[in-house]
Amino acid sequence: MASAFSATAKFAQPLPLNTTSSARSQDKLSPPALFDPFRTSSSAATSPFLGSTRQLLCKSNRPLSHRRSSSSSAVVAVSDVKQKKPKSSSNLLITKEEGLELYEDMVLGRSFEDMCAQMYYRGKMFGFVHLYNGQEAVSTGFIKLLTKEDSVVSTYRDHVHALSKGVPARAVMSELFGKTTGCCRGQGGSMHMFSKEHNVLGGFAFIGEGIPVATGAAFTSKYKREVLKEPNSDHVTLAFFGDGTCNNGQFFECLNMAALWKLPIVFVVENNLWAIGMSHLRATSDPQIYKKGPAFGMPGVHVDGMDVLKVREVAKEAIGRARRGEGPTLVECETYRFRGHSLADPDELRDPAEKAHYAARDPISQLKTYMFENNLVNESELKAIDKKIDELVEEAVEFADESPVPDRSQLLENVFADPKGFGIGPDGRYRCEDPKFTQGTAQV
Ligand SMILES: Cc1ncc(C[n+]2csc(CCOP(=O)(O)OP(=O)(O)O)c2C)c(N)n1
Ligand SMILES: [Mg+2]
Repeated sequence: MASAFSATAKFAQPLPLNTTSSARSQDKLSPPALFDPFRTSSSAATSPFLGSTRQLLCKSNRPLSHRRSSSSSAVVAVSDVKQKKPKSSSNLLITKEEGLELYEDMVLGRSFEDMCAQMYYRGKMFGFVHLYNGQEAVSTGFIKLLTKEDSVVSTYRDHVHALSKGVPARAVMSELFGKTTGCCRGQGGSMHMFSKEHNVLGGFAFIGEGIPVATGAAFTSKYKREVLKEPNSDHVTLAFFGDGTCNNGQFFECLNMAALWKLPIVFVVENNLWAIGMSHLRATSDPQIYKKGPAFGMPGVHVDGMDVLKVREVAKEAIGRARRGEGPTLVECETYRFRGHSLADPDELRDPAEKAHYAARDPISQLKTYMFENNLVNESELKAIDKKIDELVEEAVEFADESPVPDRSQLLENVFADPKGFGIGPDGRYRCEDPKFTQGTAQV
């Protein structure tokens, strides 16, 4: 599989992290990798990038050609992985079992979230709920390559990452319903999925907040291996975040630290072209986020995030690099959300033509086509998976619905180290229950 991929993508030698001759000679010993930041890639200029770029740049009078010529890309783009048809079954990008696993995981993400929309509009969930429809290839393409000990850090669009990492659907649904059987015992809700058991280190409502947490987790892994001499500590952390988040300081600070300390982390940008109603192209000085990797001394790769097989090939390389101790990678996945920013967003800002362009590239349909064309599966095998997932999601809803709400005593848990004097007044009652609480005159 690796050879089929590298043959089509014409990858160069690995990234020399500094320019000393010893570092370069060490690099020669390393296996071929995807990235060469000192090589200008012709495929980078011709591969599909940012589906709406031309149109939007025309509107803002900044021609695409101007953007491209202003920087000679030093990073290989890997969007052409499937251009050559495999000649024999041994050249396929996946085995049948792998294909079924990827399909099942994406269908789980999609069906689970379609159900979330229904439950939200029926008043079963509280607060904001941000869905991942359309972006499944990113979560599946990366997370299905991880071990249980590897860590994932997400954003407020976090349900699908938790599912891909193995958190049971019923625990995620229950969390969304605010029930005690949820993965955070109903205290986190939609934007704060967490599971110690599965090393899901959180969804984060504040954009960019998860990136330092992920960097810390990667540091832990390296510290355990190199300082505490735990040889099995080769765990990798994936940090998922959006295009809008890449304009925040934590992104740059963490790229710097991760490269400086060669941390086992992959920064996975889910570039869905929008940050709520702000077009990525209007909000950032250079929309090609992957180019920011080499500025910090790490490879940067752009990949078609609507194609799980392409994502998976890039993910293999980046996760492998991290696990081998070769340091971080920045991967920009060009993707698209099929729904509004959250379920409260009427989604009226985005151009219908742009939506149609990406809808036609639905990652689940693309994987199906690949598997049918290569005779990996038949229709009935996929239908059986669809049915299994439908039942699983139904069961998750029933479970969540029937589960109890948290007890009163849980209200201030994990809020104050000692709630007396803060959340609890001198009479032992919750201060928030004092009718004068919101007037600022409650007893303290
Ligand atoms: C620190 C911070 N500032 C502002 C916000 C408000 N906010 C919520 S979502 C969002 C856009 C994020 O866009 P992007 O990173 O592209 O993620 P996407 O929603 O597209 O997945 C913003 C600015 C926030 N949550 N946190
Ligand atoms: Mg975005």
